[in-house]
Amino acid sequence: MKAIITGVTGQDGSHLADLLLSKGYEVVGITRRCSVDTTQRIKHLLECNNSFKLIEGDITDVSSVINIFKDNDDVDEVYNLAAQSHVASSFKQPALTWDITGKGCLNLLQSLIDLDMFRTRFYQASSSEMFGSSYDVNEKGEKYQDEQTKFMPNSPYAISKCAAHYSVRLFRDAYNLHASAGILFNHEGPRRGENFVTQKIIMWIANYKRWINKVVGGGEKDYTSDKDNITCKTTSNTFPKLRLGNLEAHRDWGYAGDYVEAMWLMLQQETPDDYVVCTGETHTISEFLQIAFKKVGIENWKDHVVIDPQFYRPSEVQYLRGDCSKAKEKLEWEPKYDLEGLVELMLNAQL
Ligand code: NDP
Ligand code: GDR
Repeated sequence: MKAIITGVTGQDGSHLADLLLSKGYEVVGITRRCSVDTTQRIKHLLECNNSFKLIEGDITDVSSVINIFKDNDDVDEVYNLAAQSHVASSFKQPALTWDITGKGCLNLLQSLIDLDMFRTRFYQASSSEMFGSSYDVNEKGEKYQDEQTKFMPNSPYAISKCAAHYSVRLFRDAYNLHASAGILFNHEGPRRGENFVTQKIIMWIANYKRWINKVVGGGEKDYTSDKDNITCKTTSNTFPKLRLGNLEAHRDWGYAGDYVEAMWLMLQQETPDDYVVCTGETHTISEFLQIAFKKVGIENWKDHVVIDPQFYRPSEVQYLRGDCSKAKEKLEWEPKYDLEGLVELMLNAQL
C-alpha cells in the first residue's frame, strides 16, 4: 500500500507517517519549501526508513499538486492534513488561511478527478471548530456535538474547514470518490506546536521547574512575585509569568497518537463517510492548568499566570464536547488517553 500525506511535518502528519510505516505502507510526505528546517518531528524517519520519502510541494499551487499526483498515480490513499491550523492566526491572515485550509483541499480533490485517480481514497482533516457556537443537548441535559450537529463556524479557520468539508461531501456524492472527513476534536501530545495552549502551558511549567532548580536552588520559598515576573530573592534573577488569554473555554482534549488511528480506519471502510473523533470529556483551560501545575507539585497556579488581552480572539468557541458513538460503533475506535494521562505524557516529554 502507498499513501501520500500532506502536512507530514506537523503533529498529526508525523504520527500518521509512523502508523502507516508500521503497517508496511510506502509513505510519501509533502513539505513546502521553508528557509529553516521543519523536519524535526520526522527526523527519525528521514534518517533510517527506506519506505519513507519526503518531496517538496505546496497544496495552494495546483500545478504542484498535479505533478505530485502524476508522479505517484499508483497511490492508494491521500491524507490531507496540511493547513494553516492556528485559529487565532487565522484572524490575522484570513486570506492565506483560506488558500491553504479551504482551497488547498479543493485543489487536491479536483486534481484526483482531472487525473482519473478514482481508485485513490481521500481523507480530509475536518475540525470541531466547524461547530463554532453550535451544540445539541442530550436527555441528561448535557451539551455535545456529533455528526448531526449543525455547523456555525466563527473564525476564518473554521469557515475554511467548512468549505473543505463540504467539498469532500460533494466529491463523494458527485464523482463517487472514496472521500471521508474526520471531524476531530482537539488532540495534543509531545509533538504539539508550541503556540497551542496545552503545549504552551506544559513548556512554561518545564522551563519554570528548570529555573527553580538551577537559579533558586529548588527552594520555592526563595522567590517573590509581582504582576508580571517571579524573582529569586538572593540573585534577583527573574522568570516571566505565563501569559494566557481566555481560560474559561471548554475543550475536549485527546491524544494525537490515538486519533491518527481513526483517520486510517476511516479509509479502510467499504463506504466513505464523516466521523466525529473525540474523548467525550470536556475541561476548561483553568482545569488543564490545575491538573498540570498539580502534577509538578504547584497548588497555586493562579500566582504564576497573567491574563493578557493579546491572547483573546475576536470571536471564541466556548464549548466543545464531542460524542463519537458512530466512530466507536463503525470503526471500533476508542481513545486510550484521558486528560490526566495526556498531561502526564506531555509533561514527561518536557521534564
Ligand atoms: P500542524 O499545524 O502541526 O501541521 C500543519 C501542517 O500543514 C504542517 O506540516 C505544515 O507545514 C503544513 N502546511 C501548511 N501550509 C501548507 C501548504 N501550503 N502546503 C503544504 N503543507 C502545508 O497541525 P496538526 O498536525 O495539529 O493538524 C493536522 C490537521 O488536522 C490540520 O489540517 C488541522 O487543521 C487539523 N485538525 C487538527 C486538530 C488538532 O487538535 N491538532 C483538530 C482538528 C483538526 P510546515 O511544517 O511547513 O508549517
Ligand atoms: P484551538 O486550540 O483554537 O481549540 O484549535 P488552541 O490550543 O489554540 O486554543 C484552545 C483554547 O485556549 C484558549 N487560550 C489560548 N490559546 C492559545 N493558543 N494561546 C493562549 O495563550 C491561550 N489562552 C487561552 C483559546 O482562546 C481557546 O479557547 C485547535 C487547533 O489544533 C485547530 O487546528 C483544530 O482544528 C482545533 O484545535 C480543534
